[in-house]
Amino acid sequence: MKFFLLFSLIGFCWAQYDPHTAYGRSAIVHLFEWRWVDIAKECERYLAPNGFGGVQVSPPNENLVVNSPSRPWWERYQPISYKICSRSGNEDEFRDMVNRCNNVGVRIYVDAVINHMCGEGAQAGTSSTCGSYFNPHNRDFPAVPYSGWDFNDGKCKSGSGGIENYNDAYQVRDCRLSGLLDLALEKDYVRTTVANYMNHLIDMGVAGFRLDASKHMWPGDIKAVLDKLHNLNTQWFSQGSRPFIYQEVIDLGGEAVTSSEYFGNGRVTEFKYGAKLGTVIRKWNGEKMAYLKNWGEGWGFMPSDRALVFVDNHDNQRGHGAGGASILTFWDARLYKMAVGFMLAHPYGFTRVMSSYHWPRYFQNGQDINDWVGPPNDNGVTKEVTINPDTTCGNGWVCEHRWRQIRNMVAFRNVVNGQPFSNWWDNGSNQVAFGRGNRGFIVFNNDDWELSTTLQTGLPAGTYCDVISGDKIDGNCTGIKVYVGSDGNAHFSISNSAEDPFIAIHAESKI
Ligand code: QV4
Ligand code: CA
Repeated sequence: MKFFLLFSLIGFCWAQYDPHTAYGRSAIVHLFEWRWVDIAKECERYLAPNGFGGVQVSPPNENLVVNSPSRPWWERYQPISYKICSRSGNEDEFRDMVNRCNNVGVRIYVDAVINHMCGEGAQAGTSSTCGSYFNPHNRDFPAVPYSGWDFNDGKCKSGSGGIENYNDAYQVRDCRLSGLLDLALEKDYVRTTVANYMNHLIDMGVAGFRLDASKHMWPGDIKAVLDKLHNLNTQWFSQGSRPFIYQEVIDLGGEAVTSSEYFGNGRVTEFKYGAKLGTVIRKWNGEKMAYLKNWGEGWGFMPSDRALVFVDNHDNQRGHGAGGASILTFWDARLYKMAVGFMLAHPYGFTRVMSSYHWPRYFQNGQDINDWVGPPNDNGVTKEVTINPDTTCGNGWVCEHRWRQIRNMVAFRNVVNGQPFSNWWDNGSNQVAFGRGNRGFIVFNNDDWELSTTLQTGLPAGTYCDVISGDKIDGNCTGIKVYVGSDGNAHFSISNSAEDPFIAIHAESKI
């Protein structure tokens, strides 16, 4: 029995649900559109020292160069070949990044675009990031190679060849998403070609994949690809480790395709999470934070051990994808920090932090007409992520992951890892608090009046440093101090006009 238990534990650790983060690290960050040279430096100078577990990187393979509009971010979701060659850098730079990040215990997860190639309407030629020739009209991608046989043109049964009806699972899987040429993943040749690309990355040392547009691939086809994948590189991972898989399926309910169909392959993005949390923190539709008491499965979300969660992603922070207006982003910084703080304190799901760049957001008739704008660049060449003396980023990079409140909550999550959700308190409105066993405690005031109350923290007696208003530095606290008595109680007061109306303390912020 003991042996069996041990065995199944190990089995879990090796499986596709496990992110293979270094011991004690529990969150990853999406460094959207960053160059590989900058990510390598960020792993060494910031992510490793601050306990980040890994990085989701933008698609590394060769893609269409779109000049009208000028170099939009979304061109990277239109593959031309599987050469490692993009605006983020070349294969040598990618390999160097994977080495250096792994060497400091920070994992790399690749955004794999394997459902399709470029749009049907793209011009034939060599307007691609590595200069490879392609002809979408003949379905010719010689740099892979793919040809007409490798696409779903014959299989799709919609009138236009595009997805017209999301209530028809066949259309969703076999027809073109936004005109993107749909790969025939039922063919062994296509499965093998895609698996070769992914294996190339695995052999370099990546720890797993975000599977883009998974809703548009049959779960069985995905499984057939995954079954061809190598184990992770034993230079950094234990023998027999399987790549971490999280599938992008937007399931807000009411469609033919559901998240649960994909659980057998790996984790799945839980898009209800950010949409609901945004609604609650904005206090829309009569929602209040008190209702978060049973956050997680209690809200109709997928099982925690299948969920990849986030407050916003690269799509819905700019009105693409799903979630709608309730999604909180860096543009609403005060509420956003509370949402990310809540996510990182709460045990549900495996968490991903977003890290963005600025763009000239401009609404016309409720639509951001600049939702296409690509990363900070000089004539199309992505700019370096520079670091200011105050540790924030320059050159137009937002770097939410470097905001003190967010960085310190990543550390909080690591400190409370494995501890139960405990000592919930609420005022029936938008003042709430909860702990994580005897390791951490967090209090929010999202009401329009002051919070002033004594709460059971579950923590050992002592003086703790609030890691939201400050930092524990050399045994001193630059922020608010919280005094926990021998009975575990502490008094909290949080003004509703505080810069950040929440307080978080944990075992390692004790002074
Ligand atoms: C246009 C027309 C189409 C027409 C086509 C003809 O709109 O009606 O059929 O031309 O060629 C871009 C343009 C889009 C254009 C298309 C093809 O925006 O207007 O079609 O290219 O040229 C990103 C962007 C898309 C972008 C795409 C490819 O969001 O706007 O399309 O990249 O460049 C659903 C899916 C979900 C998806 C989400 C956005 O279920 O899987 O929509 N999310 C992922 C990624 C996302 C990416 C894709 C999938 C596609 O997170 O970033 O789309 O890889 O919910
Ligand atoms: Ca498809």
